[in-house]
Amino acid sequence: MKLILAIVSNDDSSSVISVLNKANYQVTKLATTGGFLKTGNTTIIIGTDDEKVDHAIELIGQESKRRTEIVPSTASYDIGRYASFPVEVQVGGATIFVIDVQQFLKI
Ligand code: 2BA
Repeated sequence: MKLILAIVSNDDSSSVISVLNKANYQVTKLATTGGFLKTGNTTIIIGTDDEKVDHAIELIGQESKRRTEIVPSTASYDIGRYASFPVEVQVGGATIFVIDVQQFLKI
C-alpha cells in the first residue's frame, strides 16, 4: 500500500477530489500553506493499493494542469497615481510524493 501526498492549488482542489472520489479513491483534504509564497494551497492525502497509484496520479494531473492566466496588476508611478495592467502568471500543477505505508489500520 502507498500514501500519496498531492499538493495542488486551492482552485483545482475540488475538481481533483471529485474525480478521485468518482474513481473510488478515499481522500483527505488538508488546508496547507506554501513555505515560499506563503499562500494557501491544498494537500490531498490518498491511501491506496500499489497498482492504483499511477491511475490516481493521472487523475490528479488531468485536473491540475499547469496553465497561464492573465490577472490584473497595478503599478504606482508617483504619489497617488496608479496604472492597471494585465500580467501573465503560471497557476495549477501538482507536487506529488508517493510513500510506502508500513501499516494501515482502521480500529
Ligand atoms: P511548485 O514547485 O509547483 O510548488 C508548489 C507548492 O508545493 C509549494 O508552495 C509547496 O507548498 C509545495 N512543495 C513543492 N515542492 C516541495 C517539496 N520538495 N517539499 C515540500 N513541499 C513542496 P510554495 O512553497 O509556496 O512555492 C510556490 C512556487 O514557488 C513553487 O511552485 C516554485 O515554483 C517556487 N519556489 C518555491 N521555492 C522556491 C525557492 N526556494 N526559490 C525559487 N522559487 C521557489
